[in-house]
Amino acid sequence: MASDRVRVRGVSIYRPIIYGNTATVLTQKEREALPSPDHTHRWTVAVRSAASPENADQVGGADDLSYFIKRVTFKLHDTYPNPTRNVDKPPFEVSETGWGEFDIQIRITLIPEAGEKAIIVYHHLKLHPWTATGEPEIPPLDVAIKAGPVHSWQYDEIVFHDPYQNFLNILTSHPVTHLPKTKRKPVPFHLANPGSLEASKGGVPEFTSLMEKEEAERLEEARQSIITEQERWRAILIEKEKELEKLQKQLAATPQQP
Ligand code: SLL
Repeated sequence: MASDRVRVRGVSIYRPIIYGNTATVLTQKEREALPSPDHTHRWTVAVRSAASPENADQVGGADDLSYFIKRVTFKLHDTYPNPTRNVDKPPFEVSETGWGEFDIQIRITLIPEAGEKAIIVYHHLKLHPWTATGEPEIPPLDVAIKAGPVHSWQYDEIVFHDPYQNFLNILTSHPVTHLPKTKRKPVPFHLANPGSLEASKGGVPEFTSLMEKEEAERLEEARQSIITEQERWRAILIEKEKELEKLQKQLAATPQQP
C-alpha cells in the first residue's frame, strides 16, 4: 500500500547488534587433518543480536536478525579462496581456519523495506590472547591453548531515523531481547584480570546494560579530567602572558646599547 511508503517523521528506532570474532587454537591432530597444516587457529566472525542466549556458550545471538538484515558480506584477506563471502540467512557468520590476523570488511545489507544503504563496519580478526598492555605480543601456542578461546566483539546500534511506516511495523513486531543487567556468566579474562592468561578459562563474554553504564561513567571521568587539565593549562598560560608583559615593559625601559 502506498501509505506504507510514508516516512514516520520524528521517530528513531534502533536495533542493538554485535560484530566480531571468536578464535581457538587448533590441536596438533586437528592441524594435521587440514589441507593447510600451517593454519594454527579456527575462528568465526559474525554479526549477531547483542543479547546472548541464556543457555548456550555463545556471545550474542539471542535474536534472529533476518527480519531486517537481508545479507551480510564478509570480505576476508586475499589469501583465502573466494575472499568475499555472502551470507543470506542466519547465522550471519563465517568460520575458517588460518594463521594470521587481518581486517575484515563487514557489509550489512538491510531488507528492501528499510530503504537504507548498506552499513559497512570493520573488524580486526583477533587470534592471539589479550595482554595487560595491549601490546601485540604473541604467546607460544601451548600458552595460548591454556588461555582458552579469544573473543573480540564490538557492540553497536543500528539507528533508523524517520523510518518508513511498513519498515517500522516490521521492526516493532519483532521485539528485542534486552541485555541482562549484569553478567550471568563467568567474567571474560580480558575484563577480569588483564595480564593473567590463566584468568581466561571458562569465560564467555556477555554484553550487559551495566557495561553501558560503566562506559558512560568512564567517558564522564575522562571529560572531567580534560576540563581539569584545560583549566590548569589556562592558568599557566595566563601566568606566562603576565611574565611576558612584565619582561617586555622591562625591555622597553632599558636604555638601548649603542
Ligand atoms: C599477516 N597481514 O601477515 C596478515 C595477513 C593472512 C591470513 C594474514 C590463511 C589463508 C589461507 C591466513 O590465515 N591468512 O592459507 O587460506 O599477519
